[in-house]
Amino acid sequence: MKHSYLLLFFLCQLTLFAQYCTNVGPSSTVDSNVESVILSGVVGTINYTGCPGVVGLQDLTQSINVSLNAGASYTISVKFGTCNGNYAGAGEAWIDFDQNGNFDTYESLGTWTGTPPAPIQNWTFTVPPNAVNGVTRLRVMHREGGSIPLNPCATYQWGSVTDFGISLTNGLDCTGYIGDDQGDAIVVTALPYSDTRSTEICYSNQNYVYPSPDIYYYFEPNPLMEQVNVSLCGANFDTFLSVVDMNGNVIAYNDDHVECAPQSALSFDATGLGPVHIIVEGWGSLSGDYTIQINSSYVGLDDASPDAFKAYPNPSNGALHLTGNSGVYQLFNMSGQLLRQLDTQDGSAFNLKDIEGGVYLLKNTQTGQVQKWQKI
Ligand SMILES: [Ca+2]
Ligand SMILES: [Ca+2]
Ligand SMILES: [Ca+2]
Ligand SMILES: [Ca+2]
Repeated sequence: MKHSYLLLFFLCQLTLFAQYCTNVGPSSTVDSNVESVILSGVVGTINYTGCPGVVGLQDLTQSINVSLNAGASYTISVKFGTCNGNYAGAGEAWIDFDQNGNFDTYESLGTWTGTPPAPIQNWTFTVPPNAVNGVTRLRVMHREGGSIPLNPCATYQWGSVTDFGISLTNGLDCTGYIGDDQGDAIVVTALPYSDTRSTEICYSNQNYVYPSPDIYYYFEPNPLMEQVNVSLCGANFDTFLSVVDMNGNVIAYNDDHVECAPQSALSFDATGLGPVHIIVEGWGSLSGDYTIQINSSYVGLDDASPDAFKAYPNPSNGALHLTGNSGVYQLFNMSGQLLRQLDTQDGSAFNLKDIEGGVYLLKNTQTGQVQKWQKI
């Protein structure tokens, strides 16, 4: 789908990691404030007492005192009160069950409106069975003058925001789901490359372009590559594809490719280009299954030129004769790894019987010409 205004965001920077909003909460320490939070888990208990008030976020995530099981129900007890005067307001709490860095609407544990002194709120909630195992966050917010639903990222004058560390167990084990962000990008080892995956579970949004979950690939073009082609055609959702260098500069992007819209495909010139991230995500908040395919054309690949060097027999069982140009030849595999240097100064016949069967690239280092040669 096309929404060109989003490109304004996109063209700025792409390199921000998912982070919790922490520039939140009250500018004043007086008046409305959470007075107590109690949450007993499968292991441990949060037993928090508020007041005196804190400006901004009170971050208690470093000491994790409670562990919750996915699929099980718990009751959190919150007293929305005050450190001074009594004023009307609203309260809410969330747990980031899917660990995407956001307190999503479905992650709200309960809401309150009223004027202190008010009875303790007991909210019973069920941890979703597909909550992600590991350490996540509980946020409890009280906003004087606020109305529900509260914005978990808001700043205001009176109230409180406290974050607690929560350990989730018995849920979705996302170890092995690599590629969620730049730090653990999936390495593209050799071209042509193909990888089938789903953005639906265990992947979260790190990318400015769309709030959809995104998956990162790390790709280092080799010196033989010219144009690199990347395709998500055939995905079962509306995709968006980007190529970004290590400094966050956008090299290429595509929303809907003419041949497979609303899926994406693109090409970029790899000549002189360093490593890049290739980022797969959905349009808007969409997610789904895809196969990414990456291939490349090669510099100087020119079998037909009349002045080209000759490599024969081709295909060959290992014997190789190089004629037509003198000098040093280089033998690369199709991922651009240099395997041999062949110097015709010592004769034009070579024995490559020890190389495994497959297609290779031979490059004359003087002319830059490259030809395919097949070992059988
Ligand atoms: Ca979340
Ligand atoms: Ca991601
Ligand atoms: Ca995204
Ligand atoms: Ca699209």
